[in-house]
Amino acid sequence: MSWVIFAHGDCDGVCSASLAFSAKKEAKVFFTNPAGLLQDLRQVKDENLIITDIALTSSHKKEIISELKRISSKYEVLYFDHHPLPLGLSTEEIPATLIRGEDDSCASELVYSYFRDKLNPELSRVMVYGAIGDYSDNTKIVKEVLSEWDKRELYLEAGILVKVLEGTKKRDYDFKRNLVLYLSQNKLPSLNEELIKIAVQESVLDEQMREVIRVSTRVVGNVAYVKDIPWSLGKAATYARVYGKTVVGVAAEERKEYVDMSIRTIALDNLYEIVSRVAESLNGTGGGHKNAAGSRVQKDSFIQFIERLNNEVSICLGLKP
Ligand SMILES: [Mn+2]
Repeated sequence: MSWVIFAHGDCDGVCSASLAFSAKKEAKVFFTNPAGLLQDLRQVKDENLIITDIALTSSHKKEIISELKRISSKYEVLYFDHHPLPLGLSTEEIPATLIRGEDDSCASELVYSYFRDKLNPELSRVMVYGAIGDYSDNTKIVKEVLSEWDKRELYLEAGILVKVLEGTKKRDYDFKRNLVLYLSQNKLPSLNEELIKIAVQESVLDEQMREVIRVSTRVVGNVAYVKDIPWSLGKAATYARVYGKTVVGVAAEERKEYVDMSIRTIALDNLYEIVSRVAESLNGTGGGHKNAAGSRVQKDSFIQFIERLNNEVSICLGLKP
């Protein structure tokens, strides 16, 4: 029976997909995200399914669960994830084999642990790249694996991958599929001229874009934001926070009728809850981790999103909005 893999397009998503692909060689690989998961699940017909690194968000959770039920009634569904579940949803309600992270284990670590016996042992370093990409390289398993390598080499490879994936190729799914295949063949990012070229270009861009963020950042109370800056949303959100001198940074990008956002903080441990609440109050979607989140709202709601986010963050930290 054939397999299909749905993965997130960031470093952890690509590395976890590559490990899953190494265990299920003929699998087809697709990239998706929390907001697109439902649409993509509807396309799954007669196949087993692996989902990796895709958060379940509150909006459409009923429809997503019913799609998972439809597929898992006939086929295998393995769902690897380390994002907090939406409030009020328990693991028992999700009709799939759930492999969930504890203690900040990233998706790459979960997939690696699950398929370990089936994998070329050297692919352990692909797991480490994913973990570094998600700042999740401090777990017991990752530390164990790191001790079997010279970790300086692995950080170089991970750094190249992060640069490449945060670069201009964001929605180039064929490129990412090729990268999944390349990594599954136990080949190093540093030995691929195309990857090196993209990574270096991204470094040049990073240096320029930080200056653009410095002059474009707007501040609403305790939230700094930038919009439609042609750069990685995650990095833009981080530097908006830094240059706006706020506790939360947001980077937004208009896409058709929506605005997609990355949100970053170092001051909160429940950012995903706040973001998801604010997004839902505006009929959008949102979720993520304790200090990094993402959201999508209608483009007309963007400024309201920033204002409501500021209110919620300020209440949470006892600050003046
Ligand atoms: Mn992840």
